[in-house]
Amino acid sequence: MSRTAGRLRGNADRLAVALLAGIAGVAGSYAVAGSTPGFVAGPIAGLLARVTPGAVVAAAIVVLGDLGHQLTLLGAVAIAVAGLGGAGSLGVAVADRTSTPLAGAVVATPVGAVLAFAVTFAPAASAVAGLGVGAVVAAAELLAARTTPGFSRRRRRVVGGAASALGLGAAGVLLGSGAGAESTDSDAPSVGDGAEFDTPVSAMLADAASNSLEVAGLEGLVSEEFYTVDINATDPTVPAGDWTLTVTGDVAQEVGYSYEELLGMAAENRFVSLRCVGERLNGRKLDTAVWTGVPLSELVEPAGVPENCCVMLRAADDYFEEFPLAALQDDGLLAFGMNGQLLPRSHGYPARALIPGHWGEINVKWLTEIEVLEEPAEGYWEQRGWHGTGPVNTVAKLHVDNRLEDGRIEVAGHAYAGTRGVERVEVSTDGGDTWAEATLSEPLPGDDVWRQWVYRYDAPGERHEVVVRATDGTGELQPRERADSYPSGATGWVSKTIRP
Ligand SMILES: Nc1nc2c(c(=O)[nH]1)N[C@H]1C(S)=C(S)[C@@H](COP(=O)(O)O)O[C@H]1N2
Ligand SMILES: [Mo]
Repeated sequence: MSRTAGRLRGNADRLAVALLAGIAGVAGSYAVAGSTPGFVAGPIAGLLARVTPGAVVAAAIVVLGDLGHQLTLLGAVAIAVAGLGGAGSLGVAVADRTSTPLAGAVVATPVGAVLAFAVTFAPAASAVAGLGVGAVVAAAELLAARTTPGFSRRRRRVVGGAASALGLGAAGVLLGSGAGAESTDSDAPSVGDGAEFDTPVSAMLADAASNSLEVAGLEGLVSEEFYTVDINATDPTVPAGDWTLTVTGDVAQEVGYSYEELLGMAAENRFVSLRCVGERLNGRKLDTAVWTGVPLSELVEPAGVPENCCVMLRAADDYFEEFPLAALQDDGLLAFGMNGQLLPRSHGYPARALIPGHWGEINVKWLTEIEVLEEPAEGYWEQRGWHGTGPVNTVAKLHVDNRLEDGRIEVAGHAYAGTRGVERVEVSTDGGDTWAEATLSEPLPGDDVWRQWVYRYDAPGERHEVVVRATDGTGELQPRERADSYPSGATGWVSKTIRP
């Protein structure tokens, strides 16, 4: 044991340089790829998420929320650092054996690049990953080879590695956060091109703004920050020029559409809300935007679809979800615009499905294929135990409690019931004994839109519990019984203790 410990200590400087080289390699990859699948940790995180048992994923979603996602990414970064560190370690060994400092970098650079490429198939980002590894090995070994009085060879090695890794790491993070960011791709048409695309949307956004309740801290009727949920740590980059949507499976003839063809079709602008089945009862994964797109039924019809049970939607990130064909034909939209802009990459550029009233998960982003099925099948999340392909549960959220100048208390939030619509929101300030009606925002045009609610009351001067519940457009009261989001979406009335 002491021998192992001794050897470890003897090699601690080499190990440190290898890890530092791994960090610089990962940073190099990030510098070029940013948050795209070209980033070496991206596919690793995706793999981790896919091999994790569904029950563990569900527990992580319910207990940890977004933190689970971040932990996965952190784990993936650690694995990538270790892997590229291997290339660094090889470089250090070569430099030592040959007593040629630069020989280490000459070996470590291509090995690191090849490793990164094997994971990402992204040549440029992998090359820079390799260079990051090589640069740290070179810096460490060059400094180690110098003779500086008072500094051991080992210490010089680590200082050289650390200094270079620090510089490269910082540069990588800086460059990467700009790389591949929001935008679309360079051959995409600019939004200003189509006046028709823009003008009605501006009017709708103005309408939403003027109909939003004036409550401090309450998000408007169109979300400023729209949530995202993804199976992968990095979003796919799909150039519009390469994109096609095909309608396949049990059809008379397969049909396909290019991005140009899609943009050439008569488009609609709609307010649509989305809610994730995995969100907590009073969570924040419920948002609304104005979407621009083409009815999905018009795209599917030319394929000649018999009376059929289901469709499987497939996407560029290998995501897939199945649900009844009728839901798609009913009022589904293939959206390519969001709030008057082309769809951001994070929300599915070039195009995504919007299936009114259904949980977010079947609103497939980066959509590439609609396969018509003869028999039901399981989607990505259903394979992991979720029941998220149906209509949303009714919910009233409580996100704001303000103390007004006149001494009253103001509570407010949003309510959503999919295509059933929200008819009423009631508030109790005594833990559910008595109820009063809240004021609702004017309904926006559209069949699948949330509403805001607000209620103001005299402060009772003591601790009390506010409870809120919605009634949907069919007259059905939101169920009181509490359930976690797994597997069928959170249920229950939101309540909050308010202190004077
Ligand atoms: N291709 C693809 N589509 C997807 C997902 C995904 O991971 N990949 N996530 C789904 C889930 S679970 C939700 S809740 C919504 C969220 O849409 P948003 O990210 O635009 O808010 O997208 C759905 N569509
Ligand atoms: Mo979701």
